Amino acid sequence: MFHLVQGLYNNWNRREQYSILILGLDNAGKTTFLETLKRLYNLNSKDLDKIVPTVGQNIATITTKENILLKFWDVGGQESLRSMWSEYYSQCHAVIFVVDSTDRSRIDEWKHTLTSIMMDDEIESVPVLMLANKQDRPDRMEIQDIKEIFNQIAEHLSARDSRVLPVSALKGDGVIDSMDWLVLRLQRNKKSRPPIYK
Ligand SMILES: Nc1nc2c(ncn2[C@@H]2O[C@H](COP(=O)(O)OP(=O)(O)OP(=O)(O)O)[C@@H](O)[C@H]2O)c(=O)[nH]1
Ligand SMILES: [Mg+2]
Repeated sequence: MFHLVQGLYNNWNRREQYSILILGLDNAGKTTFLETLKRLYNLNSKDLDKIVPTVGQNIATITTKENILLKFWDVGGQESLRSMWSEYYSQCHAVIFVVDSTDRSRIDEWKHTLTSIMMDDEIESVPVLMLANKQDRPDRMEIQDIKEIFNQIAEHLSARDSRVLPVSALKGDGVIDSMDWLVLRLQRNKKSRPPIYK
């Protein structure tokens, strides 16, 4: 009887867990975004001014208000490290692609990088959320201009949920809204990428 009750309890208590890959060029603000996310979801987080360029990976799991676990993988964006990104593709349920909205000189580089991610067969159909970061800076590009660039890439690719949202990883603006978008899309895409149950 005890085992039956315990089994039922464990089953009822199981939570969905999704893995989210955070990609983008070096200096885009990926690790800053992850640390701010940790802070906003009441986890211990680093001082933002102590963050250094990522060489390995940073991992954090948050619990959303829907009681879903989101496990984030933040990997280094330097060119020499990008070839390792594809090792994460088969396990991920969504991609967050972070861009520095102030860096006009690297638009072609991120366009090219994002296109090759979205064209990869292993990642086909997973939702892609692009975060136009550093929106707190006065020299940022307008969100509409960034969306136009993103749409040029997205319209040539297979049907999947995608979106561009403005954020400031440094100040935290837009970070929780971005999670709301993500949770809805992850659940909508559950049939092609089922969650893990924890
Ligand atoms: N003003 C402003 N600066 C930001 C923001 N997000 C990140 N930065 C700054 O951008 C720089 C790079 O941030 P990181 O979080 O290390 O960037 P990253 O994408 O993780 O870089 P790699 O690990 O090298 O791939 C740091 O100096 C951050 O303080 C933001 O929203 N606003
Ligand atoms: Mg980093």
